Amino acid sequence: MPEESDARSADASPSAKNDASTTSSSAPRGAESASEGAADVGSLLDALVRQRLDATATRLPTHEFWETQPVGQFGDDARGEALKEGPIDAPKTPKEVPEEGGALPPGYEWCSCDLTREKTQEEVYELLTNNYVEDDDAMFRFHYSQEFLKWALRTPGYHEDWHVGVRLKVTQTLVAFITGVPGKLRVNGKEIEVAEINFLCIHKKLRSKRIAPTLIKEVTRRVNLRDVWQAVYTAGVVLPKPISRARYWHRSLDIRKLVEIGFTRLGRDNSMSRAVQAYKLSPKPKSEGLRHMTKNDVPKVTALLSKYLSKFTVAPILSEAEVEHLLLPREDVVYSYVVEDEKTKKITDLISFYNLPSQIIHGNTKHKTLKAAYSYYNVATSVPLVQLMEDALILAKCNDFDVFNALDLMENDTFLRELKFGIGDGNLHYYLFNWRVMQDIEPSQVALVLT
Ligand code: MYA
Repeated sequence: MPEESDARSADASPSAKNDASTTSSSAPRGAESASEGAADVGSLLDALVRQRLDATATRLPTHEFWETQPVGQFGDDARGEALKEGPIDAPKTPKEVPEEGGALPPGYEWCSCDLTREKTQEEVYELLTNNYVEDDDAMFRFHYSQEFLKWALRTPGYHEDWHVGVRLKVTQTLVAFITGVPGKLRVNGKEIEVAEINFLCIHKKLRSKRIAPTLIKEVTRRVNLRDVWQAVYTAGVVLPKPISRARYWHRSLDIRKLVEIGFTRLGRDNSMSRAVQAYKLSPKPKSEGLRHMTKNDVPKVTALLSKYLSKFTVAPILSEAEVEHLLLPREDVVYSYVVEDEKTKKITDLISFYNLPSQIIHGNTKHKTLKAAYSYYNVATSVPLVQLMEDALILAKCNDFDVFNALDLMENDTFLRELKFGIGDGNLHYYLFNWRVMQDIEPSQVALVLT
């Protein structure tokens, strides 16, 4: 854990989607940089973590399952084969895909989770609330709300059969889960239909029994049956083989609470009153014409965002229906604001963030929840990005968030230090399934945020 600056911020968030049970990389615990030269510390830490991960990669850990899958492998470069960017497997058709799911341990069966049913929503919510991503010290666990899950999983054109569950036959208890939703990605100039895979979760009592590979093969089968052959996913763990590696940064909004719950620690030379002062924000946003996004804005926001996303090596291609679904404000789920030019009525800027709290599962504190806002898609054209993001912090604070998290994706690196974000110490790795890229992609060239 980094000791240098005036605090640490335990990235409770299991924010780096750290797989607590499997591997090395820590959940984002990071230096709270605030006022004390976080930038230098940040780059130093980055270099150290990268070095450590590179060392791990060269040791070529064995991955019994992942080595059999159509994904980039560590050591691909060294083999000197003539590898090409694009699909890894030879083309197939849905007719070649097995009609039945693979074998589960006796007593368990496959299901599709119908997330229009309240009972199923509750079952998924319960499974994730008690078993999903935690930080390495098991202090915090992601706490997705039911409204959030409906938002993230019932996207335009979603398929119920891509919401895969495993149930205990006798009681019908849901014990494992993995999801895909359809999407379109542009990678190095090529457009690919993908499944965005998320929410892989196995009940704590069923861990380390090789059920995860079975779940992954089952979601692959169901995705392939619909003639989709590529997928994108993120994870805290290092698997064969990331296309990019991003870091979480954290901006304290309620430093007092963050210290009380052990998310952040004040440095030896800092006092609470100084820290409170350092993180103070204006009570109101500065950008003129800033207001909530409405349904009427959808076409203009789609155009603004699509133009912005076209600059990056990896980015989603979003239809108006998707922008409406993903960005139109939803209470306690997603917050979106636009700047409208009063004269031209053009939408010039976009701010968005989503609400993903973590449960405080350990620690002596009266608090039960860490309320975290996660930066989503932001576009600045009429004001500098740093000003727009300062407004994002102010809006998050007004909405009672304790911390604002952002990955170093897109142009985020240009405002993180100036706005007093502290670096987390976990990585979020980006992966493509059945699609090879020839070179690692810098996080600043990645414009995809998976919730
Ligand atoms: S990331 C969030 C992952 N979830 C959590 O961290 C929640 C808490 N943890 C758990 O529920 C379990 O520990 C999980 C593993 C389920 C993670 N991604 O069954 P096992 C490999 C991929 O004995 P368990 C998210 O949701 C591991 O390296 N693989 O392990 C994105 C080993 O393989 P290998 C993972 O601990 C998910 C094998 O599983 C992950 O009981 C993207 C061990 O299996 C991980 N996060 O369960 C999924 N963690 O021996 C891939 C461990 O080879 C999608 N493993 O190293 C691929 C695309 C599919 C669609 C394709 C369509 C074309």
